[in-house]
Amino acid sequence: MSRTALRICPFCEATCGMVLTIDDTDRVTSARGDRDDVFSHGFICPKGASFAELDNDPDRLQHPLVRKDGELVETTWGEAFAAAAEGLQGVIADTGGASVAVYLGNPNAHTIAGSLYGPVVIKSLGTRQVYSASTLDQMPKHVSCGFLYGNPLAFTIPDLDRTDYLVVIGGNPLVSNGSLATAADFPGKLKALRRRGGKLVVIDPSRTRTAELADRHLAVRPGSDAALLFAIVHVLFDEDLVDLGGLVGHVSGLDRVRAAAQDFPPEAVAEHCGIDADEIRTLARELAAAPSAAVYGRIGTSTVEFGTVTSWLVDVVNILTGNLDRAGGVMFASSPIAGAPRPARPGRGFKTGRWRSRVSGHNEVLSEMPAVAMAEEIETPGEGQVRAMITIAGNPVLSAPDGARLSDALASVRFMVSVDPYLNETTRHADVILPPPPPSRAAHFDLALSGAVVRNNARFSPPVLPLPDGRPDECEILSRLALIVLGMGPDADPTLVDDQVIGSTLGKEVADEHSPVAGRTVEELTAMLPEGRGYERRLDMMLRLGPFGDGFGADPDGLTLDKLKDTPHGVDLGALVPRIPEVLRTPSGTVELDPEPILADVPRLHASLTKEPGFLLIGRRHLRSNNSWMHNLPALSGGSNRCTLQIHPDDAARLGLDEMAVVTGPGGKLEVPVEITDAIRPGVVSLPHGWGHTEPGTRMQVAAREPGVNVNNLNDGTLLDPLSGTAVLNALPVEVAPAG
Ligand SMILES: Nc1nc2c(c(=O)[nH]1)N[C@H]1C(S)=C(S)[C@@H](COP(=O)(O)OP(=O)(O)OC[C@H]3O[C@@H](n4cnc5c(=O)[nH]c(N)nc54)[C@H](O)[C@@H]3O)O[C@H]1N2
Ligand SMILES: Nc1nc2c(c(=O)[nH]1)N[C@H]1C(S)=C(S)[C@@H](COP(=O)(O)OP(=O)(O)OC[C@H]3O[C@@H](n4cnc5c(=O)[nH]c(N)nc54)[C@H](O)[C@@H]3O)O[C@H]1N2
Ligand code: SF4
Ligand SMILES: [Mo]
Repeated sequence: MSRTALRICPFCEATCGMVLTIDDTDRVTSARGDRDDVFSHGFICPKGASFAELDNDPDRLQHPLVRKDGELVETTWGEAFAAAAEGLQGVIADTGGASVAVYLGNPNAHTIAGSLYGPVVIKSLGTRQVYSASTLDQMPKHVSCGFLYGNPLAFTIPDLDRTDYLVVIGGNPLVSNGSLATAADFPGKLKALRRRGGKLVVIDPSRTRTAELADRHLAVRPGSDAALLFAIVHVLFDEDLVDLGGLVGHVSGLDRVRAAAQDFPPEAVAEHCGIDADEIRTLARELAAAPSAAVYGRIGTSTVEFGTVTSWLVDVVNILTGNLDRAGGVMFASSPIAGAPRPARPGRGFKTGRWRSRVSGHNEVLSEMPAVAMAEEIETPGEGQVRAMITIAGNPVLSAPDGARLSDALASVRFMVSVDPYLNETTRHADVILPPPPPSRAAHFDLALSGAVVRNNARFSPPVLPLPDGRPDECEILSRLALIVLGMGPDADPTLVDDQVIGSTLGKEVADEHSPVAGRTVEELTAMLPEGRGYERRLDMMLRLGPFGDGFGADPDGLTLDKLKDTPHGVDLGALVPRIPEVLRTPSGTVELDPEPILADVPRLHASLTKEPGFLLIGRRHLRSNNSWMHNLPALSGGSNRCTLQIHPDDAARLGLDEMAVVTGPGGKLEVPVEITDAIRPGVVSLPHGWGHTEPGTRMQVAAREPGVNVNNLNDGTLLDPLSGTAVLNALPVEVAPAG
C-alpha cells in the first residue's frame, strides 16, 4: 500500500508545496504539486518532480566518510564526529579558531539547519574567515538595501500579483523560477500580469524564455545596466517625472542623486548599453506613467562589476517613480519569524569594512569575506592563515571563480570537514564528510526565504520519513560541530545549543518593552515551548514572537508551530502591506537615497562608458539543472541541458566557428561545443555554470558521464564589485576562437 505526505520543495526559492507518494518500503516514489497549498496552488517544475530520484540517488552518501591512509572510507557516526573533533581541535589548539574558515553554500538558504545552526558554528569558532555563496550571488542587494533602508535584510520584493508594469533586469524566472522574489509559479504570475493588461519588459543580453513572453525585450550589453538605469534616473529628473507618492517626507538625498545622474543622459550611454536613447526615454516615461510599476533585478544585475551600484539604481528608480512600499510596486515582506513589529526608530545605519581581509584587504561585508579571496587566504603564509576548512552545503570548486586554484588550495589545508550529501569536486578534499539525510527525512520551514515572499505565508513540513537508527539530522550534525569547536567534545548533548539560543533570545525579549512578552519570565516562556527536537522549539519560539505570532498566549489566534502542524497546506497571511517607516533603520530614519560609498563608485562607472569591451561572457540556467549538484539525476540530464557555448550566428561566421571553440578568459582556457543561436546578442557568449565534473575521486556517476567544463576556470577572481565583494560572473571579458 502506498501513502502520500506533504513536503515543501527545498530545491529553489519558489518553495512549492508537493505531495509525495511513499511505498510500503518507505521509499518516496513520486512527487506532484499540492493543489491545496496556500502559496503554490499545485505548481511544480521538473526539479521538484524529480524529488524521488534525488531522495533515492544511489550516489547519495548514507554514512559518513573519514580519510584513512589518504582514502575516504565509510565509518560510523561516532567515529566521524570523533575524527572531526580531533582534527579541528588540533588546528584550534595550534593556530586558534580564527584560522578555521567556513564556506556556506546555497542550500543553506533552503534548510532549517543552515539558517538555525550554520551561524552557531561560525560564532563558536570566533572566526572572521567566513565565506558564502552570497558573494557569488545577492550580496550587492544586501549592501544597497543596507545603505538605503538601514537593514541589509530589508529586500524590496516586486508585488507580482498586483503590478501594472514589471521590468525584469538580468533575471530569467521562467527558468530559474525566481530569486529574491519567492513566488511559486512565477511563469503563471507573469502570464496573469499580461492577461490583466499589464506590461512586461525584459532587459537581458539573451532572448530568454522570459524575454519571449515579454511585451518588449531590450538586449542590453552585459555589465552596462547601471549606466542604463542612471539614464532612466536622468530622464525622470530631466522631464520632471519624479513623484515620490506616499513616500514624501520619508526620503532624503534626492538632490545628490539628481546631480549624479546629470552625467548620464540617454545619449551618453546608448552606445555603451547597446540600447537606443529613445528606448531609454520611453522606458523612463512608461515607468513614471504606469499606475504601479516594479523594477526587479537579479543575477545579471548583481554578479557584475557594478553590482551594488546597479542594485541601488534598481531601487532608486522604484523610489523616484513612487513605487516603493505600495501595492503593485516593490514592497517589504513580513516574515513570520522576523520578530514582532517595533515602533519606528532611527538605527545605527549600515556599515561595511569593519575589518579587512588579510591578503588583499577586501572589505568585510555582513561579517563575510569575498568568496574569491578564499584561495589566497589558504595559500598565503603568515599570521591568520587559514589552516582548516568547514564547508556546509557548498561546492565552491565549481561555483566560485578559479576553481582549479581553489581545489589545489583546499588540498593543502591541514584539516577539512564537509557537511554534504555528495562526494563531489569540493568535498573530495575533506578529511571528514558528514552527510545529512535525504530531504524526505528532514523537516522544512523557509526561514530565509519567508522574508522575500511575494505573498506572506507560513508553512511547515515535518519529516516525511523517520531517520534510520543512529543517523543524525543536519540540525544535529551542525550543533555537534559547534560544540566540537567549542572544545566540548564529540559526545556533548546537541540540545545545549538550542537551550543556549532560546535562553538568550527570550532573555532579550522579556527585557524589551516593545516585545509581546515584555515583563514575563524566561522560565515561564521556556516551559510553554513544545517537547520535541531543538529546532522545533526554536521555530515555535520564533513564530510566537513574530508579527503573526500568538505572543506566547497574548493573542490566542496567533501562530504557533502546533497551529502550522494542524494546517499542513499552510497558512496564507495575505498580500504584502506598506511597512515604511517601521522597516527603516537608517540613522536619519528616512530612506537614504545618497549613500556616500555608493556615490563614490559613480566616477568609476562613468569612466567605464568609454571602455571597448570585446567579447563578454555571461551565464545561463536550465530548467532541469540546479547550480552544480543536480547533474547526477538521470531525469534532469541530457537533452537540451548541456554545457555549450552559445554564440550569435554573425559572430560564429566571422570567427569561422562550427563544432568546437576555445574560450580564453583571465583565468584560463576551455574547449567547448558551440551552439549557434540568434537568441544571444552579438558580441556576447554564454556558458552555464556548475559543470566540469571531471575531477578525480568524486562519486557522482551520472554527472561524470556528461561532465561539461567548469566555466569558472576562465575566471581568475580578480574582478569583483568592490562595494560588496561579489565576484564578476557575468560580463567577463573573454576571447573566442575555433578549436584545433
Ligand atoms: N559562472 C557562474 N558561477 C556561479 C553562478 C553563475 O550564475 N555563474 N551562480 C552563483 C550562484 S547564484 C550561487 S547561489 C552559487 C552556488 O554555489 P554553491 O552553493 O557553492 O554551489 P552548489 O552547486 O549550489 O552546491 C551545493 C552543495 O550543497 C550540497 N547539498 C545539497 N543539498 C544539501 C543539504 O540539504 N544539506 C547540505 N549540507 N548540503 C546539501 C550539494 O551536494 C552541493 O555540494 O554558484 C554561483 N556560481
Ligand atoms: N533551473 C534552475 N533554477 C535555478 C537555479 C539553477 O541553477 N537552475 N539556480 C538558483 C539560484 S542559486 C539563483 S541565484 C537563481 C537565479 O535566478 P535568475 O537571476 O533568474 O537566473 P538566471 O537564469 O541566471 O538569469 C540571469 C539572467 O541575466 C542575464 N544576464 C547576464 N548578464 C547580464 C547583464 O549584464 N545584464 C542583464 N540585464 N542581464 C544579464 C542572463 O542572460 C540571464 O538570462 O536561480 C535559482 N533557480
Ligand atoms: S519551482 Fe523550485 S520549489 Fe518549485 S518544484 Fe521547482 S525546484 Fe521545487
Ligand atoms: Mo544563487
